[in-house]
Amino acid sequence: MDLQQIYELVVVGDAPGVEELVEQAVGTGVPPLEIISRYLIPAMTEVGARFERAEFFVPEMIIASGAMQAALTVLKPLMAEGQLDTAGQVVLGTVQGDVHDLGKNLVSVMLEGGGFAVTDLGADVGPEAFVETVREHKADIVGMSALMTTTMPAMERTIQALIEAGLRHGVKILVGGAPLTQAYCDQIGADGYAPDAPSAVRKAKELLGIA
Ligand code: B1M
Repeated sequence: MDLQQIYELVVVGDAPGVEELVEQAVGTGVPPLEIISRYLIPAMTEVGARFERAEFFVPEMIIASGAMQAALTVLKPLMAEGQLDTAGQVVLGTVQGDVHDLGKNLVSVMLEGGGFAVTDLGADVGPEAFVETVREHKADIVGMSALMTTTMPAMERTIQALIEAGLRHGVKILVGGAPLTQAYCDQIGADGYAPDAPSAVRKAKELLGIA
């Protein structure tokens, strides 16, 4: 089969087609990680580039996102297979005001694949929701994603809320998302920054001393 078709169909937003091809690919033994890194992420990068060139608009981005999500729905159970959720408890979400959740979903899938128990709060998650869930799940790590320069400050507000709730000392804070940098991570007092989903798993383990 031509795996490049997965890339092509995500770009044009053919969710049923992507789902079928991804099922076929995993059926023939293609590793989920290879599908994600070689076809899905590059496809969304291309969608972003077309948006920037004004060749794509928000509706095209939405249908492409749906196709990417369809692929992740097939891959997620395979990534978590055989894992015992022993690495640690992670509370994960895209920060307040930001609905971009594809990268965060990838991070979630890969953390589970790396043995973490993930409570995924979804997108547009306010500081209070992070705080309540950290308290409830006795989280080891809070993972925050932001895709827009305008929503990055919500990370700092969330850290402040954790400090005010007396929970900051008990959790490590991991941040990521396209506009993030190590310098921003340091500036807001987070513990770790990861530029992509595989490195998020490595960084999470490093933060807990299990690397
Ligand atoms: Co939006 N959008 N979008 N968008 N969108 C961007 C982010 C943008 C850069 C496009 C552009 O203008 N060039 C721009 C932001 C500009 C800025 O910074 N201010 C933008 C804009 C402006 C908007 C709207 C305002 C558009 C509008 O309505 N006029 C609006 C905002 C809505 C809101 O949030 N309030 C909007 C809406 C949308 C859609 C809903 C249509 C859709 C999102 C669908 C969804 O997520 N369910 C969408 C999309 C798809 C994009 C682009 C094209 C692609 C994002 C994506 O999914 N990438 C994006 C342009 C781009 O990035 N080139 C764009 C693929 C994904 C796998 O990568 O998310 O980077 P990424 O995740 C990576 C790493 O960053 C990292 O690992 C992931 C995998 O390796 N990572 C972490 C992410 N989180 C991490 C957390 C970690 C560690 C690593 O630790 C916890």
